[in-house]
Amino acid sequence: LWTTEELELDCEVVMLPFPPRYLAKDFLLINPLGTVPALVDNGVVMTESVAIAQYLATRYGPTQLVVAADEPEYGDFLDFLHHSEATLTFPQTVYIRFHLLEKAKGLDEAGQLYADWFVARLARAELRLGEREFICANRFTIADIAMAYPLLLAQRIGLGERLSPVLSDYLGRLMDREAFKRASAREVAESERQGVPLPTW
Ligand SMILES: N[C@@H](CCC(=O)N[C@@H](CS)C(=O)NCC(=O)O)C(=O)O
Repeated sequence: LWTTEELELDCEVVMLPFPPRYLAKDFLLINPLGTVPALVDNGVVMTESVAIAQYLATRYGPTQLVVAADEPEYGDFLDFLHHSEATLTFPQTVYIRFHLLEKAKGLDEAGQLYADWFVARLARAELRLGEREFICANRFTIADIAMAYPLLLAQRIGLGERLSPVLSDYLGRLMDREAFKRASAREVAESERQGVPLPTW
């Protein structure tokens, strides 16, 4: 949604009760995993958030939101696009499950260990953002959108205090963007209009 706002693209937003797997079974016909987000665009169905951002920016570009293959930091761009979901969000989802959702199952300690794992994996971004405004290419790109997500999620699930000042300031700079504010406002407005509450975490 943030990427669509950066690109000023129109899209329809359908909010789903969480988790859709149980509460919106029709959605399984679009995404058999039941996970959100999902993008449907002219018969194309995508279920990976970072790939969706890359698809929108490349298909509906050209835009400076992507780094081209002939730019010096193309490799960094791809690396951080994937780093966000594959390395940072992954341990957080285990923490959410064991610590926040299924505490009663006695796996809380494992959940806490995955929180530590997440914090340890922030080292690479920390080092890089100590001396840069954006994660790569000296400009705002969808790699920053991708990297903002695990940091924002950390704040929402009670791990915000474990983010260093470098990373909190970076997230603050990104959240200050008008497109981010528009996307957040749209999420809230659509949730109210469609009568679908946002998850509390
Ligand atoms: N790698 C996927 C993860 C998608 C995902 O797991 N989404 C979570 C919410 S952030 C979900 O829909 N969970 C519901 C479920 O597991 O039933 C992405 O980046 O979009």
